Amino acid sequence: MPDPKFIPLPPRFAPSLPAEQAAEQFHEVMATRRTIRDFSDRPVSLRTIESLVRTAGTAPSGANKQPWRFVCVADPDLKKRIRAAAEAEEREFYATRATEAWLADLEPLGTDPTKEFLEVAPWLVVVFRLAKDDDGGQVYYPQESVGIAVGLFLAAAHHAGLVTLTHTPSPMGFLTEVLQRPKHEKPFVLIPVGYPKPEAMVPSFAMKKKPLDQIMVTFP
Ligand code: IYR
Repeated sequence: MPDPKFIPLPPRFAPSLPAEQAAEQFHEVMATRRTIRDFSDRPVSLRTIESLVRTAGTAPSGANKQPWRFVCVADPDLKKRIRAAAEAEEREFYATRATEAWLADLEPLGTDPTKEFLEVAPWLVVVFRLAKDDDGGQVYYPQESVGIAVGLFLAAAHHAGLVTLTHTPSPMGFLTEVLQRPKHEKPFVLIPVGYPKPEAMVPSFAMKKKPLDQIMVTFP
């Protein structure tokens, strides 16, 4: 018999609470997520990182092509090389590439070209977008698909009690070289993963999220 194209919906996760309460609870969990730059060197197991990547890999994607690769780096030597290359790009960014408006927007974050977290965080998860499938076939909406997968990754890390930073040194071409990735893989974002230093600080302005009436329009 040929494989059926459709199967009945398999059993899926059902919250023990009604949807309204479950949704509120999850919002409370996610609202405590903070982007962190002060990482501790406390280790995180490979198994943990594998689970986070598995969760990211559950993301929907154009025609289910799953156009992503998660390159997970704990090797100190590689981290050192990534840091050196990223800091070289960031020095250029802050000195010449960034517009005045961009620098003004970054001012309350207090960022600068020094990226110590690239060596301190136990894992650097470098996400690549596949411009073609590994077999050379087409992929669809790769940008959107990888964005969704990264969102799930960040939520999974937070759920595991870990912290993350979505770091986008620009341009990111050096990651292709340092990590020896093939040409059809395009660097998308670099995510240090770990625990915060006990004395970690976060910028106060980033705590402020837009209220619902600024991000939502309803036609009830
Ligand atoms: N990539 C630089 C600059 C930077 C840009 C944005 I947009 C940020 O939200 C934060 C930083 C850096 O990492 O310093």
